[in-house]
Amino acid sequence: MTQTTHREDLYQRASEILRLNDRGHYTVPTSGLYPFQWNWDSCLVSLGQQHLDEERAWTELTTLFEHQWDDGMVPHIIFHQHDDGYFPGPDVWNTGRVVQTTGITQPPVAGFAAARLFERAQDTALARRQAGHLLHGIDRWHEWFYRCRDPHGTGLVALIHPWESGRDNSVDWDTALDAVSTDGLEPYQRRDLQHAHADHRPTMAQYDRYISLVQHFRSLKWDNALLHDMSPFKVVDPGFNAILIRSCTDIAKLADELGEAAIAARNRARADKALAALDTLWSDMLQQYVCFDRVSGKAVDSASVGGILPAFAGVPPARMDCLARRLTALAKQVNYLVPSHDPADSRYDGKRYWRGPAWLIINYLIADGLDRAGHHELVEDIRQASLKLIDESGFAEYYDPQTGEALGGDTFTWTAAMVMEFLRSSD
Ligand code: 9WN
Repeated sequence: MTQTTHREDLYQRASEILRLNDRGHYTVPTSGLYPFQWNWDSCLVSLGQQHLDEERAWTELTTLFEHQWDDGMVPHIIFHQHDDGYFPGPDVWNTGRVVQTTGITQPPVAGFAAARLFERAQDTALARRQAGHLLHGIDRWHEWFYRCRDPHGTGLVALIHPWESGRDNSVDWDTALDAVSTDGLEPYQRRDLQHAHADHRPTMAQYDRYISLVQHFRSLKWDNALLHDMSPFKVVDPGFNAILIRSCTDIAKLADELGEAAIAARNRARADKALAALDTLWSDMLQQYVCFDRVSGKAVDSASVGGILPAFAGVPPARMDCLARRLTALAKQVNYLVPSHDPADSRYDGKRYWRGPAWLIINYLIADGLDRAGHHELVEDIRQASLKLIDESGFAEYYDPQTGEALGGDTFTWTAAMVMEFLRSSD
């Protein structure tokens, strides 16, 4: 097979996965393990869908925002239709919505995705209509973040549940999660282990705390005016904040294009304040950003990929250079970039979910930031590593960064979408 035919074949296989997991107006991450709509999955998947069908790509985002809460939050899962295959389902969350959703959120990539769909749109009339509508929802979500998750005005938002980070069992949360009490935990049965290997998923002790937090928030009736201050888990994640900063910056530009000056100004102000505050998370020792535990008042000693993700936010050039050096050093320790945790740390586990494995969506976000900052060689290294993983192991949820082994779910939608992005961006 020639190089071109091979790439075309990869592209076709990726497109097939998007079609396979398409439920008409939303996409599931993979059938079985994750049978509903997930927030940041959908936003990133829309980028792949745009290569196939622009209208369908906008629909993915629009469906998500149809389930935005009145207070502005956009939930992490929308339970569109009944499915017993996932735990915790709607009864556990009990958020009282007509179409049930969870009561927590996920990384706000929507602003970035909407702006990217807009700038690449062929059908500009459709794009103006759709983006014009979404813009207001995204702005309200950003407003919600700084009001409800930064009630003391620091410029940085906190997560109240590890699931909000999208990096569920990262080493970043270990100490904060250990401090969460499991008193009163109701009996439950995990379903994820029917679909994935227990050694590649979070532990029982972590799940007990995930569910305890859900029970606690449910007892507070999911009132976001209370949740932040009353949560026993409050961690400021540089990666999550970086995504929010980038989305604020991107929708500010989008708002300018659409003649929405007030939205542009608000989001620029949010990004400026947050970018300045982000620097307080810099660790001279680790030469990357680290989390801050708002409950204990301490910085978290953990060299995770969350501290490299600020590359996506457009941090100052000196910081970008350090992050690029970190990535170059990591490349010497693994065969496939980017490990979700530093292999030099004893807590690293190359197969356990977010404690070491490489994820294509993270590769994509980091590569995008590096590209904007001119670190093109590193971008190419990440792109090559990503495509090699697919070639050798298929479209998995995540991969062992040493062996390249496919881990977690298969025929994974956002992995396929990122492959389409990587292939088309080099055309
Ligand atoms: C909980 C769907 C989601 C991703 C997350 C990933 C995983 C869920 C789980 O799957 O989390 O939200 O049950 O493990 O960690 O990033 O959005 O793909």
